[in-house]
Amino acid sequence: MKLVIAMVQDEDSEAAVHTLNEHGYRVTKLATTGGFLRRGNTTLLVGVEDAQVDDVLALLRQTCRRRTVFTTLVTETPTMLPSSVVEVEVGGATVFVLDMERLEQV
Ligand code: 2BA
Repeated sequence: MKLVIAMVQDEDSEAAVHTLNEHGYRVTKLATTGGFLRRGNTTLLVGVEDAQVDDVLALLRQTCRRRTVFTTLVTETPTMLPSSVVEVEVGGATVFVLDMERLEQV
């Protein structure tokens, strides 16, 4: 079995969870924060059979879009220059697939 951990944008999370549920996958949704942008995002945990991993990835591809976000870079060192606004591409989803030794519901 595998544990699929997917970091998705908040805007995509409802569609991703809904679609995964519709296809019979159980999902846990965690409210998380990206370390770079320091913005809220969503982490989905999905426990699946090995053979289902590709289907889960395909459903995430369908529901999670790539977006451009503007953020302000604040430098650590004092500077006379104003903080610069940078453009960052986020998403669709960052996915880790881990071997899962056991899944038990007790
Ligand atoms: P954040 O860490 O807030 O990153 C948001 C986006 O900023 C990233 O989008 C990427 O395009 C950019 N970014 C991140 N770190 C950067 C850096 N050091 N320099 C320049 N640009 C950088 P995504 O790659 O789509 O990642 C979206 C979110 O997924 C991340 O939010 C983070 O929460 C998670 N994530 C991505 N890769 C990860 C990893 N290797 N380990 C853990 N979490 C990860």
